[in-house]
Amino acid sequence: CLVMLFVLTKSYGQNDEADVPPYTLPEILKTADGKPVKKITEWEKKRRPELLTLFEDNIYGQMPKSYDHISYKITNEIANAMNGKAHLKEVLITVEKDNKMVAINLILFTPNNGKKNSPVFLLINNRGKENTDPTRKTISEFWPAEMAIDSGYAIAAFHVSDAAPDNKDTYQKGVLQLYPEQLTADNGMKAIGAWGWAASRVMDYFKTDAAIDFDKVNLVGHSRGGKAALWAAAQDQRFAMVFSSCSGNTGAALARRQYKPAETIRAINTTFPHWFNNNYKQYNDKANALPVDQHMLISLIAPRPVYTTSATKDLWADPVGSYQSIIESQKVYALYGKKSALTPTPPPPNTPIIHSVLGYHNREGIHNMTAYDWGNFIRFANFHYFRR
Ligand code: GTR
Repeated sequence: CLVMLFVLTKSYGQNDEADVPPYTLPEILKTADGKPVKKITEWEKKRRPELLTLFEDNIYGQMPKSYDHISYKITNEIANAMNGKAHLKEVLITVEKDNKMVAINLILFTPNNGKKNSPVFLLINNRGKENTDPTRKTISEFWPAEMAIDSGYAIAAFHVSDAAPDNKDTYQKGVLQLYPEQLTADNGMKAIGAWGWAASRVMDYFKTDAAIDFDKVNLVGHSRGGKAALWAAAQDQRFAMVFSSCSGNTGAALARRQYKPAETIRAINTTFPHWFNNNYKQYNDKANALPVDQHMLISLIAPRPVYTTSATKDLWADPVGSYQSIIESQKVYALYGKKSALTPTPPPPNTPIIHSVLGYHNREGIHNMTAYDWGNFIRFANFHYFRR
């Protein structure tokens, strides 16, 4: 009977929390040479660039910014899509450098609601292309375009495979063709960096589209896409807001928290050697040696609003460790005078924290991004943009 009880609690993970060894996070508000960071200028001029470089060198790789030429070609346009509610544009974004090129296909619906321009949700799509079907024959909760349009938002998506195929043997066949030097550098860009880079090229396009309210671009990603979304927004401050769903290890979850059921740095580097730079492999089983932890990645997005999610059955992505990380990042938001409404301990399942610069919910269910999640993303954006 006792054995039974043990097996039961083990399988439900109830003892796993008690098993987490104590850990100490690196300090956000202290420079590498030990000086306290007390003012926004000290953060922006010294500590923030320092952290960005540490993330580039040790985890995500460089983010090359230069290219020779970018062009946009509308490949399909339907002014009265979704029974007239929306305007569809498919845009081929072509970027050239040193006679090499990469092409990103963007799918964009803007609302036909008489407004001059609209805020937009941009999804980094890491799942099947059918999730973002421009014909709307397939309608998926992963990218609920009708819901966004009905709420007055434009909605867009590109697929990760255009930027870097999600495969250890072929990830080079995309953005990295423009930057071959990255392939041999230990701190070189890999797939997650390339997906983030592509999101920034979509930003370049949005700047030219009068139907988009350029100051209100929300970047959305789920899981591996959620890792890329955080990294892209840390790098590119033109993104106004970020939604990172179940991003877990090397996303929102703290690396130092050794929560048994969750993914580790070794596991992620072994299964997905093409996601992060070569240097990151040195931290397999050595999270404590990292000069950063993931709360610092969220902090790099401050003072812009960030919303993260977990799912109750998604222990692989460590819901508690993901919450801890936004709690820790509050220090940097506080520098900007922004106080969040986060509660000290994680809220109960299905209890979203919306009216706050840092938002969060733990959805009941499995690793996924659903209409429930998007409903809260829209509420969070409504609060920040329109105070409604
Ligand atoms: C898992 C991986 C996670 C997460 C997830 C996903 O296999 O271990 O880090 O990225 O895939 O993208 O759904």
